Amino acid sequence: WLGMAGKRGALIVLEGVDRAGKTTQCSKLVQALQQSGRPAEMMRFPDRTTTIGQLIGAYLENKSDLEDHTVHLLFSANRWEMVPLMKKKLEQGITLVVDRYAFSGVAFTSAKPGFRLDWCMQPDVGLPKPDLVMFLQLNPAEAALRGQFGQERYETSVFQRTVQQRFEQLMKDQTVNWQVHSTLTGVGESSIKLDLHCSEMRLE
Ligand code: FDM
Ligand code: MG
Repeated sequence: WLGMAGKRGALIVLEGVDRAGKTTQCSKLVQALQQSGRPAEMMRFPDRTTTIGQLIGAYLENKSDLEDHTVHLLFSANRWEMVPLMKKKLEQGITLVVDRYAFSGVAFTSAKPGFRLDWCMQPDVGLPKPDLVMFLQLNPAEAALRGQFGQERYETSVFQRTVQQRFEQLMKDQTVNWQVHSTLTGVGESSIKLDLHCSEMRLE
């Protein structure tokens, strides 16, 4: 754990296309952190348990339709409503391992026709900035082994390919501490480098 100064917890985000294994890697990372004596908790976005999250859940399950800008803003609001809790936990020294964050927000909405990257980024400006964003790269052979997509909205190969391209654009941002990992090897604890200086998401 290089560069881990002070006692505030780290904000670690896992991103990637669907079926990349983010949820599994998040749990493994939380376990590894806890075993090394560092308090750690997992979070996920969207958090479908809140009032806003329930609207998002119904949309993703195709039980309701929402206008594209509207649902984008709801995804962002679903992050903002968790910010007080996130800050409290980070200040208490708890490291947060988060399954998806604003990068998914931008990658998925901007994969829809008529959405510009900068419009998509705007609502998340000011969110706590991750110390590290791990991108889980799903290789095509592995994707084939993982079988068909489920029934949720966005779970089609065509859409996911565009999402992957948007993520690749986002990974060019040098102000974000990106690390790419293969789904085959997973997230290695040893390679984590943290920079705890920046605190808010910016628009570049
Ligand atoms: N998703 C997720 C978005 O479209 N915007 C967002 O801001 C976030 C956080 O929601 F298809 C999409 C990505 C995915 C879907 O995610 C549900 P999970 O991880 O499968 O619950
Ligand atoms: Mg899913």
